[in-house]
Amino acid sequence: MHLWYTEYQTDNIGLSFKIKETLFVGRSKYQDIAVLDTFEFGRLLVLDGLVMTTERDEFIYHELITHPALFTHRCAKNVLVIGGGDGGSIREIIKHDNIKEAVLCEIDPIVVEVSKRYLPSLSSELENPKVKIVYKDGINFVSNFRSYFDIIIVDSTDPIGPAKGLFGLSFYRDCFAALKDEGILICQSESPIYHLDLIQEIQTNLKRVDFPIVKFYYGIIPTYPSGMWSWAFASKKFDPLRDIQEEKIKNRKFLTKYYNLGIHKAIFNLPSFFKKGLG
Ligand code: AG3
Repeated sequence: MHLWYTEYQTDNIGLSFKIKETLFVGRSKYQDIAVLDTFEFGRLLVLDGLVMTTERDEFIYHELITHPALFTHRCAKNVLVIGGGDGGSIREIIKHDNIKEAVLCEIDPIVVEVSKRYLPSLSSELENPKVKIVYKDGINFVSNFRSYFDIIIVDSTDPIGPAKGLFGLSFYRDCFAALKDEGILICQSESPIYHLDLIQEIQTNLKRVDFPIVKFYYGIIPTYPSGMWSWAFASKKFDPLRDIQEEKIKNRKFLTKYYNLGIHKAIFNLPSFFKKGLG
């Protein structure tokens, strides 16, 4: 007998994994949480029935949500991650020596606990002394800061339930205020295949908040809906293509499995349907 888990990505399509072992199933104050070991993608973190990350393809998502901003900013010292309790984004940020403090603001302590226990390759840097974890709602948390962070990364789940506000105008306004004059905001922005209308709305909101540079970029994440994923890059000063630091990327002292100079340039050059969708 084989157990299978299916994420229904839309009403009409699902992605199914054959399960080796169910490692954890539980319910926190905020959501259903599961860790499943699969034959094809290793361990999966599942929140409310949705695949948040898998051991096999997480590197693509976590490298892309962090390095484009970190290699565009001249010298980021303070970074805030909202969501991302699995630790994958923090692990990538900590690779940059210029980082003095990485704050992880995750609403749900159980996600961090479960990740530390079952996803050690993602959560490996959560105990790093440069990392500070706060268990708060990111929407409230960010509103307490003025010109403090160099980069804010919104590593959220889909815009349903508690994460909905993380896609809204007033949250983006608070992020703008919490960023320094050279600050960059990165938001995961769902699938360009399925959610172009949402992406347009994100673009409109970020522009209304007065970020002079608002761009989108994309990557391939096999286990996310449609396999094609996107991020918003909203910046007060630096442009990810014009201000690209080629030498810094080429001479980086750490390993990346997906991100490199060619990828940095390529991902901001959008496919025609995506460009057209942005207007
Ligand atoms: N954050 C984006 C996950 C969205 C996936 N959506 C879905 N499967 N329907 C992932 C957090 C990883 N740090």
